[in-house]
Amino acid sequence: KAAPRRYVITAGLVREWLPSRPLESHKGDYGRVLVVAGSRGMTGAACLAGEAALRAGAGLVTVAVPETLHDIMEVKLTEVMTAPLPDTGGGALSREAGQRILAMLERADVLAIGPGLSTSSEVAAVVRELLPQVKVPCVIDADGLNVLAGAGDILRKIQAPAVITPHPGEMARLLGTTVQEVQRDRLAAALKASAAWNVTVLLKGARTIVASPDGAVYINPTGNPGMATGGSGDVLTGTVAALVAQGLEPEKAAAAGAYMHGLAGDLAAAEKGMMSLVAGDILAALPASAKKVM
Ligand code: NPW
Ligand code: AMP
Ligand code: MG
Repeated sequence: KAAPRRYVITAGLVREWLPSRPLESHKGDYGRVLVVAGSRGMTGAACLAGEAALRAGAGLVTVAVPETLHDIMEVKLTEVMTAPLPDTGGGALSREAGQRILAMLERADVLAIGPGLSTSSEVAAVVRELLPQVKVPCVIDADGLNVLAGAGDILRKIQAPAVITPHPGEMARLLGTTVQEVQRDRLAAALKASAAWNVTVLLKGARTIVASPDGAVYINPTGNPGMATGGSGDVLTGTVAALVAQGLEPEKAAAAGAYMHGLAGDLAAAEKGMMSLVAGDILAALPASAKKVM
């Protein structure tokens, strides 16, 4: 029996995995990310994820939000493109959004779904019906996972590789257990979820763990408690999606994304201090983080 593949993520590994930028390349070569995120009161999550995807190197990024929020997103975002999705009228997705998302995915390489989506029954129906039909790799986070609580089996039906990025609370809901149980043996929880649903699992928190369905495990040494602040995880979602869009295998995209996001948090904390760190500071430090590993 082969020894288990266990790695501590290093700058050297990440450098090996990141794509080079050949002289004769264009934005299409770096992938198109569709981010489905946001609801009334949580447009920030959608912006953070979309902007992080561009800072992490994706060629083109579109953030699709419930229609009543769309014009606000146009003002908030510049380099990131935006698109409206069917809306209940209250700033959340309506049932018809799924078909629209599938049509948009014809022109995307990766779907990132979940940050700030909210957890109404209509959002739940959209996510549950959509995922089994998606043919591009997916990064699923936050409310995209919360609406699968007790229905993690839907993840098995995704036709392309997927990465899920739960924090311990989201992981507990997905597995139908408690946060204490997840935290008691984080490695076991990540491996269990990964094997059960055939997805790469990025379990967040101090010492983020990445577990892939083939049993490989990566431990992330970067990051700090200053990152325990609203929106941190939304930045990570965009980062990982961008790396998938640039052709990294899901487990490497997740591991490299966790490392670069944590390093960005460390660089930002060195400047602002852990107490005052906000998620936008992690986003703003992604370029320095990328330069440092390259
Ligand atoms: P407790 O009770 O606090 O100890 P939720 P959320 C637990 C969006 N956002 N270790 C925690 O435990 C997100 O994208 C939008 C242990 C609690 O039970 C989501 O869509 C923002 N426990 C939505 O808000 C900025 C931990 O999990 C539960 C843990 C809700 O996401 C903010 C909390 O999780 C936010 O990103 C840990 N490390 N981490 C915006 N600007 O638009 C969490 N828990 O209920 O899923 O709430 O993570 O805030
Ligand atoms: P979320 O809860 O979705 O906003 O994600 C929080 C992000 O901040 C994840 O990437 C966590 O790994 C990171 N984070 C939160 N608390 C810590 C901590 N104490 N040490 C290191 N990273 C943390
Ligand atoms: Mg989150």
